[in-house]
Amino acid sequence: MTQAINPERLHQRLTYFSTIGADPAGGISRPFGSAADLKARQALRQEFEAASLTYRVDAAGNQWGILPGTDPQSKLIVAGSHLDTVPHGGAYDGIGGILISLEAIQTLMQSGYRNRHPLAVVAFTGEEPNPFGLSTLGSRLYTGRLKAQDLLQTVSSSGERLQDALRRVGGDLTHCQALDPTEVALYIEPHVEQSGRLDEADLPIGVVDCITGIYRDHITLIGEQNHAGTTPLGHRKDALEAFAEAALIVEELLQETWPEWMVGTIGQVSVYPNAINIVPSRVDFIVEWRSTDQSQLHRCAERYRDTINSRMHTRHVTLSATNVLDQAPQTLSVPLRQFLQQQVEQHQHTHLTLSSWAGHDATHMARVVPTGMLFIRSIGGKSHCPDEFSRSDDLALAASILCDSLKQLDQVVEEVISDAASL
Ligand code: HGY
Ligand code: MN
Ligand code: MN
Repeated sequence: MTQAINPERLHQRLTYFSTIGADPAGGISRPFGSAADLKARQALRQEFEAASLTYRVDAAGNQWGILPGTDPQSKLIVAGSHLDTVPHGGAYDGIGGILISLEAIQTLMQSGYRNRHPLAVVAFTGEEPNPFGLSTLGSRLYTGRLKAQDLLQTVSSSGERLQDALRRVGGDLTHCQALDPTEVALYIEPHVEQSGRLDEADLPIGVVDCITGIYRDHITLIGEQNHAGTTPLGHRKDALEAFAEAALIVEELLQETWPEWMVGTIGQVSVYPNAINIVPSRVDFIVEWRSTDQSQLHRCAERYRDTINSRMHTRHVTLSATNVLDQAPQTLSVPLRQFLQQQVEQHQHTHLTLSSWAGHDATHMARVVPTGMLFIRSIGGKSHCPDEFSRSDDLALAASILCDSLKQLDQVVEEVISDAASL
């Protein structure tokens, strides 16, 4: 029988969290380690404790709300997401998945059901890009993709030590341990879809089969600083003009060569010395490529570096490129996907199976435990912007599907997931 979740409680929690980090300039700004992040973490801890979940924070600063199971030998069943946001972001990305997971587990507990496996909600630390240059920080530390000892000297762009930022949120790099896969049965991440495919298909829920790969290069263009009024055209080595050309090459490349779905973005740029009357001497930017085909990702990034190299040469501007992220596309667990598809159908809904064009903590969890994702329709496909919106009914439906899924998995997880074979 379908468990009746409490849509009003879910809605109220989402509304409350949307006030934490609400930015007067628009949207929500709740980056990792900020005052807003700390406030949201405190609020989440209170929600976990008020729901009678056991609260834990691990060495990566990941927060856990755990409902113990009746069998102390059985593995954790985990659901969750992240609570940090991009600058001027929306009210659903990340936090929606945490609150859906909390609603699902709380409903199950209040129904009087006695779970055999411990059930946990996790809020992973710093999923979005941050000044430390380490997106999906908490899940990468947790799964051993990042080694804590390699990060002891890491500092942010403003000079803060990562260790200090992590200590502020209750973590500690000197005590980070990678996940022991034998302790976790599986991970499910509910998340808003962030593109318009479910909305266009008029469907509330999707099941994810694969998560995009992400490749980021930090590129520096070096020209020559000079007087803006007295340097004639033929004598300029203007790094910003050179950047303008490099930026347009992203579009040029994508339009001409790549048959499969692939995108490229330059979303972060710094110009030096950034003064009205000085020919810019230097531009730093990050170019990011995404595709579910890794070889295509690598070929495109290489082609871009080669193309801008030759074009910068003709401008007498030098270039250096450093790869800062090379994250492979990730296929999610096939048996867990099939299980989630059945669950959606049991709720009288057609599902859409789709790949994720956004990155998620699920990418890293999937490398060590069977992992699945439920997508919730995003209206108009808007995300990473203040207009991000998902309907309360759709979020409540996801919580209801997750609740029933967790109950079923508690009984049959060993049949659904035959350990390593289903990764
Ligand atoms: O960048 C991303 O895809 C995600 O929102 N972290
Ligand atoms: Mn995001
Ligand atoms: Mn997210």
